[in-house]
Amino acid sequence: MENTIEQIRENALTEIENASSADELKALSVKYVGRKGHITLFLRNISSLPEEHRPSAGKAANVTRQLVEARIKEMIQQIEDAEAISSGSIDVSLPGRLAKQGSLHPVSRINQQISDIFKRLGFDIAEGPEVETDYYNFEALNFPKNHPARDMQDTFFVSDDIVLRTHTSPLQIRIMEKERPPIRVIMPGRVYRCDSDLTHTPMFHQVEGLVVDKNIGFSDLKGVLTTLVHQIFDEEISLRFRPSFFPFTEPSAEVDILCVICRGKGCRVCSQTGWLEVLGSGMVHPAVFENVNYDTSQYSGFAFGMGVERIAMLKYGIDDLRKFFENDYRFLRQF
Ligand code: 2NL
Repeated sequence: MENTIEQIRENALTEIENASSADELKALSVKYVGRKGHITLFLRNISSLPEEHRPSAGKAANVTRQLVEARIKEMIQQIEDAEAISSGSIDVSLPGRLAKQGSLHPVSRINQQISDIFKRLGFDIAEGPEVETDYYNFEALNFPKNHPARDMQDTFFVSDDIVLRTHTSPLQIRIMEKERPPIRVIMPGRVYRCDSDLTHTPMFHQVEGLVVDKNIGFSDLKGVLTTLVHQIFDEEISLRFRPSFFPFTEPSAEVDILCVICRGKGCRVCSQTGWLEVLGSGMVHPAVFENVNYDTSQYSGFAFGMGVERIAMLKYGIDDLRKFFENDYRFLRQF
């Protein structure tokens, strides 16, 4: 072999440093690392070296090839950049691109807002498991064995006895099992229902709340929920309590606000009723208290629940539930 790899490297690097155009550098690339280039030929001839020298020579040649290739690439880039700047096709005086600032998802915003409102009212905030037993999700909440919500069509079953929670109420049972009144707590979290169409997604967010103490009455429920609705929407908004039914509350009431679109005249959004449902609520059913060994002659309480996506749609005028799950930056940046 005529040249050692060290000599080849020295020559290559010197020639590269002295090159003054991209074309010259491309020619050097052919000369050294091309198919018949010096380094390539050196590598091909390694088999003619004494056996004990082959590994170290191969290694040195590979390192040299990488070094020469990288240096040529770097120099070509430098020359092209300099040409672009002097020809004016790169304007180095332009301001840099700003990094895009993130923003909170509307569901997170509403969740935070609701949490802030309840913190000011003296509530705790609790989170718990999304995979629950049938007992906590249904049985303890007074759902009869044949209740339609227990059906495969509404509930995701993990096994016969294990479900994805369909509401955050199971956590309220766990809290009542562990703690004695007074209880003031809200539970934000993901819930799951086997339902998927334009207005339902298999996962959505819920906030439920629970108050238990001596002398808690329906007027307390009305006071807390009126404050909540006024703080979320608008201090002036009209609301009404409409009788309803839930297995775990008695009596039960749904809370409606005057339609934010038509102001009560009747439109497509409120199905011509003039009202929009925003909350479900009621006085905790005695059967639920019995399941957690609370003395119903001493204690009473109220509970409520709301869908966070639904609140966000009404508050921000979002007309399509799917927007919450697409994560399109143009939608999200508005919040
Ligand atoms: C709705 C209605 C509601 C509750 C949730 C509850 C929990 C316990 C006891 C009694 Cl442990 N009640 N939660 C009560 C009434 C309504 O949610 O429309 N949610 C989206």
